[in-house]
Amino acid sequence: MIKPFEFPIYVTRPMLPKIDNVLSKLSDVWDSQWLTNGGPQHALLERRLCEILKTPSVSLFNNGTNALLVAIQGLRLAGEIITTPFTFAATAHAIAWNNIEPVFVDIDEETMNIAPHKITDSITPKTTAILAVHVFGNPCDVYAIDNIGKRYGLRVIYDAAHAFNTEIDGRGIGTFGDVSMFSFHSTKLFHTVEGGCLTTGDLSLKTRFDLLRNFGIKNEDEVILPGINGKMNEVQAAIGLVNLGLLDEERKKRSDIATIYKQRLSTIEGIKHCELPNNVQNSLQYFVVRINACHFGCHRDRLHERLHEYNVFTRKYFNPLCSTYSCYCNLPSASPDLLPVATRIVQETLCLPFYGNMGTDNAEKIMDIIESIHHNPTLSV
Ligand code: T4K
Repeated sequence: MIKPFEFPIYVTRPMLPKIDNVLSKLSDVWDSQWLTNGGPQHALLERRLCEILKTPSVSLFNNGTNALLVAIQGLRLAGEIITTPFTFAATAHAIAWNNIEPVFVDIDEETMNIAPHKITDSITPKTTAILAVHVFGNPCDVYAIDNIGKRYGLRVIYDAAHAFNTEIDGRGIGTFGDVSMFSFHSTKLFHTVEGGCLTTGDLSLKTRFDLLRNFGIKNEDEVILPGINGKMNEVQAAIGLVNLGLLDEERKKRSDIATIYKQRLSTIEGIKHCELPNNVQNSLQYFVVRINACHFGCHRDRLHERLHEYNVFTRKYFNPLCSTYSCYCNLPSASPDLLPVATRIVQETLCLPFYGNMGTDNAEKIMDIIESIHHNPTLSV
């Protein structure tokens, strides 16, 4: 009989530097008396992130959602934007907040990202862009999507909220499309407590994004765009800079946990993880599994509940589908008949606890629990 954990094991825990290192960095901020509106920590973090993300430019924001709102606004989009229903609420909401209709397109069975071959059928004279999501950090078929964008004269935005450190053939994921958005929320691999950024290779776009995040203020005498307050402050940027120093160790620890999960899952029927192609560097943001209820012995929801009994708090990301929210379910593209793959997969996915400090012993114990649930799905602790 396996005993429940004595303390809760969450889906994630933020990377936390030693408090003394944070305080020492914050004392630089205090000394400067510069707290926000583009100070030295902000400038330094933008430069460091260009190197790490391998992108020509980075524009920091106070969160990923505001970054996405500004990306859509900055590209001057209108009408309809094609997107995936299998994502966090912020993706669809950023479209709707720009007074644009989200048009949902079904996802690919393997990557769980928007299916490129289904995009073209949904293009209408009103379509102005594709907003694709690298869900769980697994890259979309960026070559196909970028090609569709070029062929049909559509802008391409990637929601890379989960894809920090994802690379394809050594190329930073944020260099594809017109613009990419990364989230630096506390639940993300790299975080600034709350935060996010836009990356683009078009420096005139960067200028526009930077204006839009600061009320459209060009200088003391001119306001030239209807901007918002999307600025990252110096405290956030300073914490981000300290966190950058922990990134390699965090990735190593997550990679060790992923190895254990993968080894153990290979012997349990009806539960599988996502394999990435060899040319892709994994973001190590989430560890998602898919449950085949018939072969595993119970539905994903039952496994989720049973794990609670052991103090293990998995998450059913991204259930429910955005297309089923009351604000979107009446859209023509939201019909479940048009989204059969997403409608099925959203019932199968479960994100397992995945963060460096949980340690490999706890990963083994979680697998012991999953194995025992597989053998006896109806029993309770
Ligand atoms: N696009 C996509 C595809 C996204 O996934 C997101 C955000 C965005 C856009 C928007 O980016 P941001 O504007 O957020 O930068 C969380 C995050 O709040 C959200 O950032 C993230 N996606 C989403 C997938 O996950 P919840 O509601 O699931 O978080 P919550 O509070 O339930 O936290 C999950 C677990 O993490 C907790 O059970 C315990 C642990 N936790 C959480 C926090 C906040 C901690 O240990 N410490 C903490 O401080 O949304």
